[in-house]
Amino acid sequence: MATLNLTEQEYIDRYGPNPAHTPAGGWDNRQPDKLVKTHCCFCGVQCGIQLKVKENKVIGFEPWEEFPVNRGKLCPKGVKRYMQNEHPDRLKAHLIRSLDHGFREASFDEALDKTVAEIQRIQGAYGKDAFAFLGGASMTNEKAYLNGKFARVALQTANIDYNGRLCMVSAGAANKLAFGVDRSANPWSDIPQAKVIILAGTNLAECFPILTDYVWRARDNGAKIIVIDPRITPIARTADLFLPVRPGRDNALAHGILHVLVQRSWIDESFIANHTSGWENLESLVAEYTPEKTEQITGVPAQSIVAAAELWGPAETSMLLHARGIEHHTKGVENVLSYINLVLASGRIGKPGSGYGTITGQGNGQGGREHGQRCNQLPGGRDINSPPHRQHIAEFWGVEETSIPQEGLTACEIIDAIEAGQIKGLLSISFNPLVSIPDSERTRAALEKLEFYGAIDFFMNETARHADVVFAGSLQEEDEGTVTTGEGRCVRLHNSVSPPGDARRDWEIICRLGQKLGQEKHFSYDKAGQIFEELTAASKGGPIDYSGMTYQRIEDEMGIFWPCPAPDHPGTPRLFENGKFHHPDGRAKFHAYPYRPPAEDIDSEFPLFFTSGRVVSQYLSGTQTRRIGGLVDQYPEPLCEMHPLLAKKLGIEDGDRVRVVTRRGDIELPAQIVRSIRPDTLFIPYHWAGKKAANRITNRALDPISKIPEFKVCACRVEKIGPPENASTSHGQ
Ligand SMILES: Nc1nc2c(c(=O)[nH]1)N[C@H]1C(S)=C(S)[C@@H](COP(=O)(O)OP(=O)(O)OC[C@H]3O[C@@H](n4cnc5c(=O)[nH]c(N)nc54)[C@H](O)[C@@H]3O)O[C@H]1N2
Ligand SMILES: Nc1nc2c(c(=O)[nH]1)N[C@H]1C(S)=C(S)[C@@H](COP(=O)(O)OP(=O)(O)OC[C@H]3O[C@@H](n4cnc5c(=O)[nH]c(N)nc54)[C@H](O)[C@@H]3O)O[C@H]1N2
Ligand code: SF4
Ligand SMILES: [Mo]
Repeated sequence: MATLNLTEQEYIDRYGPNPAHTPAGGWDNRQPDKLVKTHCCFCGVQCGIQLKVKENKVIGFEPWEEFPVNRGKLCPKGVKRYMQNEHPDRLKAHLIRSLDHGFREASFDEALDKTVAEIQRIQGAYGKDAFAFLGGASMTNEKAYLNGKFARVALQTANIDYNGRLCMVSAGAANKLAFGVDRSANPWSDIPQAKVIILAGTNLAECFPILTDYVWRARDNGAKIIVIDPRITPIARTADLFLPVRPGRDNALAHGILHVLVQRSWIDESFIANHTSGWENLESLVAEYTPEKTEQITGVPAQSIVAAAELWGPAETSMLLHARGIEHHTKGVENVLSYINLVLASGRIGKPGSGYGTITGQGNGQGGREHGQRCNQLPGGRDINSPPHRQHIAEFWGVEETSIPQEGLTACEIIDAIEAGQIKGLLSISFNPLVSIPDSERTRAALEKLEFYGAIDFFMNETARHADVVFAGSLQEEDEGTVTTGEGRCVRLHNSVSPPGDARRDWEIICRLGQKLGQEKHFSYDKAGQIFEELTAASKGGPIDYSGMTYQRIEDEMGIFWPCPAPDHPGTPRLFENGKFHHPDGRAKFHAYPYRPPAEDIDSEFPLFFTSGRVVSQYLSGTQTRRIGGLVDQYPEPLCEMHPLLAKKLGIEDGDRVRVVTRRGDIELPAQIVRSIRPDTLFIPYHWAGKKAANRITNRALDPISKIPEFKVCACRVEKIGPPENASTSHGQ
């Protein structure tokens, strides 16, 4: 097996001759015209990679060993990413759909004109807010900024939001509530220096394989690793302590651990007195969460709760990291705040090897939530509800403050409002809501009610099939720009190739729409770099300040961490080093939320927990990775993980077809019997569409603060349908 796309000679030079390593498809002996240093298009680690380019095609890659975050290493998705460039499904022309004839190719101008005419018709008939915009966090900072400006200045709709609403918003809201700023507190380089690491609700080894290496380096340095998950994921198998939490119980578990820390005096009283507020309320709340009571709520044995406190309490340095397992809940914000309480109570933050991070999911999950494509946000992380923030951005854009819409609906609420007939038109970019939003049959019904839907993508995703106009947009390697990684480091993407056929760079599509909507002066850019200059200037003085950054600096310094408020400012890898938090009083805030159950808990009719998430070889709604053969081979179709004890009770054997039923619907798929999951819980990865979509059965109940849906827990039952359909294709494992 060869993992790199090297010529045979390059391979031999590097590793020596080895006939066993001849790749199945033969050696790629094409010599590239150039190597382009850029970043992976997938997760928020944003590993450095060099793309091999020949005749305007990406033909392979080389490691980029100098980039400090991954030092040349890549995960299974990173090494295959280049294969989407020449994929036969790549959209090369814009499409218009008619009811009689389906999709036909259209010129760029015709697609633009049709879209603009529909925007004007719908807004004329039903008001500005009847046309909504959905953006995404796989796109660059430049595009995130442009999307926000387009919605506020050209569409003048309140209803713009983005797919990070399904991803990062619980962490973002909690970070702001606790610290006054929405960013992971530490650079990843602090992880190997930590002596204890809590990983809560993250399948780190499958979802952020390159960060796993940081945790292993910590372990090599003597660190103890605690993993909290209903499943013994690959990283949990190597942990020192595993807490098998029942889905939807994390804030109780955090309270239980804090209870023991208080009892054993493992809290930093002077840090609490000098740098925090709200301790008294929390202290009296956690007094109730004895290990025994916490065991009853969470299913985690009392002695494991005590053991977690015994590791965390006296540690010299520590990091707490979490991802969607604790955030995808109707109390996602409360869960995050409750784990942050542990960090603050120990006073271990803002120091080398000590701190906190939420592991950002999408490629630009961090930057995508900073520059104004959220319903409640203006550039620079400003608040659309704050009169001085609105005034500042209105002046910067040269528009009337009153013309900037107020806060609009969030992503799932936009789909609800379409279903309710309040929103009649939609433009989406880099978002596949039919696959990724819970209760997909309702999403499908909503899409059918739209009077106009325009989608911008490089593949025909499942949602775009319902569109009236599909614009052929750009792949990450077909444009330049910046993304901000999960540690807050803004890095530079280089343009490798130009879009094929009539496909256009995403920002050009948005700008042309803006121009045709009569806003030429606001949407006339020649290149992405001009948008970057505007966004950094717009951010100046705001909570998220990029104003000291330039493309050149970012490149020279291998990324810059914000805040970076001046050209001579070095950037800020580690926040809160001076013990000052970003609230007006300079203090971090404890939050005391008692445990409350999930929106839908188990009962006699639906006696099992259902939870969903990811596998290593597939990515998000699968539009990209389901098209890459080598990744599909690794995990070709969704499987339902269940414990052997449960399977035995129900007479289910490995590979049998089962039906999982919830109050929303059902899904039929093969069972995968694994000892690594709680016996009361089922898990299905969500990367497939249609009848294989996990979101057919998930619950669209939202967190009241972050409006994230409860992907990670609802109630279900499972029944056997029959033996494997076809023994040879039953599994693929
Ligand atoms: N291979 C791969 N990597 C990815 C992605 C991908 O699609 N594929 N997507 C990227 C993106 S956008 C994201 S957001 C991240 C997601 O990264 P992660 O959040 O790490 O991944 P998930 O699989 O969504 O969920 C993590 C874990 O939460 C657990 N869990 C479920 N319910 C609970 C609960 O109530 N409490 C706790 N403590 N844990 C629970 C699940 O068992 C699962 O192991 O991954 C990024 N990286
Ligand atoms: N059941 C369940 N559902 C979930 C989750 C879960 O754990 N369980 N996780 C949720 C999470 S964390 C996330 S982040 C969402 C993700 O959900 P989505 O954002 O809907 O998923 P993507 O696959 O990123 O879909 C984005 C589309 O954008 C396109 N795209 C990617 N990059 C670009 C670009 O640069 N330009 C353009 N024009 N298009 C681009 C892709 O081809 C794809 O069609 O799913 C959520 N849904
Ligand atoms: S860890 Fe993330 S950024 Fe790195 S190669 Fe894998 S998917 Fe790409
Ligand atoms: Mo995500």
